[in-house]
Amino acid sequence: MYSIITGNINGDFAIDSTTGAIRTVNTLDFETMSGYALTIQAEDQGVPKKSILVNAFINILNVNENEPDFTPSDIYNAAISEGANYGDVILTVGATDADGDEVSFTVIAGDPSGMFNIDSTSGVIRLLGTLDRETLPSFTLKVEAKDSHGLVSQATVNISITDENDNSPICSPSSITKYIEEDEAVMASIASLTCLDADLGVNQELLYVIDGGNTERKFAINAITGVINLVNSLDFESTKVYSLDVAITDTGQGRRKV
Ligand SMILES: [Ca+2]
Ligand SMILES: [Ca+2]
Ligand SMILES: [Ca+2]
Ligand SMILES: [Ca+2]
Repeated sequence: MYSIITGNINGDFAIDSTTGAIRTVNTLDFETMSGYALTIQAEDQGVPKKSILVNAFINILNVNENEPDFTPSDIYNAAISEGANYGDVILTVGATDADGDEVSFTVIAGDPSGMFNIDSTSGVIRLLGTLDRETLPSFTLKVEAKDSHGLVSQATVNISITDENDNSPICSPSSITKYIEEDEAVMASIASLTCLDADLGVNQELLYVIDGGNTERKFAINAITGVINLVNSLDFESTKVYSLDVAITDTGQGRRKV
């Protein structure tokens, strides 16, 4: 009669009491239990019974080797202001490894100018350079997770750069000279300013205001389009030249003006 006396953790094994054959009764998992030390008793049926104890060592082979698995998914999205500072944290990637292996992270593509640093252990991605949304509005990094057996997996990290109001409007040309007849019709369009702002949204939208030289209120400017109209009739004999100053401001924070 054979029986397992000790070491049968979780009851993972059974022994045939007649033949002594040991078989598994549960699914084994290297990650949970990498080996067993069983003590087997063999007992005869004589009177009195005599028995002997035998040790059986069972090593479990790790056949279920897993690559790291990014959590919660292998696509990460983050946004950071173009005004962010050196060393600012952008996001943290993470990975689990079913084998319990240590995982290390590296950026393998998408960062040719070395703008980002990833901490190989923690997965924290930091800014290492100066961003400019007007030059490069987004980055797509490929991050690799590697376990201690060399198995790898990859994640995509999309970083979009959000706008700061760091550009002033630019007008080209910056001054316009117009010759108009003194009998020009009131409400006629006289001149149009063409100004642009490299930022986005309210940081880009412009407001035009005449802030000098508009004596006798002869002219008006459309605040949105920058078109200047004559609004009162002219008289060559009284005034020959008007020199209008136009202020152009964007509507973003800290309004930038020319
Ligand atoms: Ca692994
Ligand atoms: Ca910029
Ligand atoms: Ca900007
Ligand atoms: Ca602007």
